[in-house]
Order: sequence, then structure tokens, then C-alpha cells
Amino acid sequence: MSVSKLQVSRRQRATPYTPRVEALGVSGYSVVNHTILPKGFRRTVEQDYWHLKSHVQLWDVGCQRQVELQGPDAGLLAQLLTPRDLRNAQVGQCLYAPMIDETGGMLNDPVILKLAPDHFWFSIADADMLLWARAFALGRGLDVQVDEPDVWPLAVQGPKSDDLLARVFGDKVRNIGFFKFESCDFQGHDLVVARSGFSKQGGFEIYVDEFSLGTYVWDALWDAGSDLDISPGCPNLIERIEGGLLSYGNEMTRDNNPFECGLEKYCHLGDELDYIGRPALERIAELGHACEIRGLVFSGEPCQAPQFPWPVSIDNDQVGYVTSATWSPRLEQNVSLAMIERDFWQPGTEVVVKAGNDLDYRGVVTSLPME
Ligand code: THG
Repeated sequence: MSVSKLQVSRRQRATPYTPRVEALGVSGYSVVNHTILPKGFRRTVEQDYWHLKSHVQLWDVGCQRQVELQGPDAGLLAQLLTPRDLRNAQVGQCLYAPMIDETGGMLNDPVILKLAPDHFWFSIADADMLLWARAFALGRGLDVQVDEPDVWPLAVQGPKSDDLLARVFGDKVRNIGFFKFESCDFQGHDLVVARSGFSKQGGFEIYVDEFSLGTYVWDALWDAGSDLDISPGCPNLIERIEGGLLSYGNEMTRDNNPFECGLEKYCHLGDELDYIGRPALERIAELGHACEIRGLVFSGEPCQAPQFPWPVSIDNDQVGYVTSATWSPRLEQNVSLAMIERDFWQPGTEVVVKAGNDLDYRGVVTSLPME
């Protein structure tokens, strides 16, 4: 669904890159973390998909807001906020991690950056975590500052990302490992540069830590990429679904636990480790979870992402629901992510998708990422 009449005020924050994105013909925005996120440019989603898979794109992901924990108890609070075991986390490491409430319900799935033993950023998905973190710091009497810093991530994604970044930050970026970051000089200013991002095509995220620096970083990358077919971009729905990258609010809400979201490997249930929601997670682990996220491909007319989950059924009994869907020009089918009940989540299971308008499409459950 699209809403063309959304009016923007100070509450829907622009980013440092908004002037550049506007000049390049952005076709519309979503709002994430109270911040605008470009959704497209002059090309179609399909053209953007092919471009992302072969060239390099600059994404305004300033909406990936940071919740910063800093101070003597920052490590303690960071661990309270996630079931992921942070005890062996290294400075310079990014960690994808679920955040849950006391019932085991998903609150967020941030990328955590360990900047120093007493300094963390939680790079959050679309749900307010600042107040949750501040409340626990206060309630537990912790010695830690919890704030949203002046940090505006800019993503460089696609197979030519290494070449582009090397031109701006030097060849050292080529040696940054996956989900690792390093401090890199930009015109006398140290910026965190991580090998990460919301695509499976490789790339980096630059954490620009001063609003006024944003256009300079954007322009430097843009100019350096003129012979690399650089283009503005944004998280691509087709690529994200095929890659199995989950979007909070779409694939998961507070009604889902991390096991249902396939995030079991990021949930520590071994030796003693105190974090919010652990007793609930232990109960869920013991009882087993009833459904789990899967890929699902189906034939028929090209589909749009459902605003309301589409029922997935077998012999007219509902066995799940589609959470995100779109047409894949590569697989020449609709591709989707779906929450599927245990008895039917085996890849290869044949199902029917009821995609609105009384349309029944034949579909097959797949593993993730899709082949
Ligand atoms: N980058 C940063 N912050 C973010 C996102 C991001 N915040 C919001 C949102 N995206 C958080 N969600 C995800 C989901 C998946 C991944 C990153 C953030 C991801 N997953 C890889 C995968 O599933 O293959 C790797 C996970 C791993 O190996 O640990 O990259 O994109 N800064």
C-alpha cells in the first residue's frame, strides 16, 4: 500500500543525506525510527535489484538510529538488553542480536557495535528502544549514560563497494572482515566503517558521527564512483526476501519470539547469564515453538508486499501467513517470507497462498536464503 498524502514535520526527521537524495529524484519515503527512509529512485524495484547485484549503491540509512550505552555499567546493560552472549564480544565487532521483553516477545533486532569495553551502539530496527534502555538503567541503578547520538549511517552496498571505499578511505578497508569495523580517516575526522548492511551483495556502513559532515561524505563517495555506475539506492525488497533478511514490524512483532524468527543461534540458554526475558525463553525452548519463518515462492500474477498478512493454507486449513512478498525477475515467481506452522515448515511443502482479491496461488516452502 502507498500513502501519497503523508505530511512531513519535524517529528519525521530528515537525514544529512536528504538534500542529495531529493536532488537524485527520490520517488518516495517510508518512516523508520521517526526518520525518513528513501524507498526508490528513478528506476523500478526490478532495475534496482539488478543494479545492486552488479554495481554499487549509496543508501541513506540515517533511520538506523543508534542507542548509545556509555559508562562503567554499559557492558552490564548491553547484556541485560539481549539474549545474545556478549561475554566474548571484541571491540571492533558488530553483532546481530535479538532484543526481547519479559514474555520472550521480540522488541527489536539491532546490530550491536562494541566500540570499547564501556561503550556500545545498538543500531536499531523500527521500534523505540531508547526509553526501554533508559528505564532499565534507571530501574537497576546502573552507572551508564543512555542516549541517541548524532550518528547517521550511510550504506555502500553491491559488489563494487570495496573498490569505491578504497578510493575514499584507502586500501585498509579491503581488510575489514565481515561484521567487523575500523576507524577510518575522512578529511581529518575518524569515522566508524563496518563491513555490514541490509543486503547480501556485500558492502559497508559508514557511521557518520556529525550531521554537518554528511553531505561531504556522500559527495566524496558519489564523485569517486562516477566510473563505477554508482547509483542512489535503498534496501531492496526483492533482494532482501531472497536473502532472508528480516524486517522488524513485517516478519516479526512483539507477538513473535526469537525462535520463531530463526534467531535461536543468537539466544544463549547455557550457563548462567542474566538478561531480560531469559525465564520466558527457557520455557519456550522447553515447550517448542509452533511456527517459524521460511521462504515461500508462488506462481501467478506479480504481487505486492501485503499490508495485511496473507493466509497460507493446505486443503483450506490455515498453516501460516505471508509477511512480505514481491515478484522476483530472477526466479520468475513471487518470492515471500512467511511464518509457517511446525508440521508444514519443511522446505518443499506445497501450500496455497490466498493473496487478496480471492486469488489462490500455488506455492512451495523454501529454506533461506533462497537459491
Ligand atoms: N545495519 C545497521 N543497523 C540496522 C540494520 C542494518 N538496524 C536495523 C536493521 N538493519 C536490523 N536488522 C538486521 C537484520 C539482518 C542483518 C542486519 C540487521 C544482517 N544479517 C546477516 C544475515 O542474516 O545473513 C548477518 C548476520 C550475522 O552473521 O550475524 O546483516 O542492516 N547498522
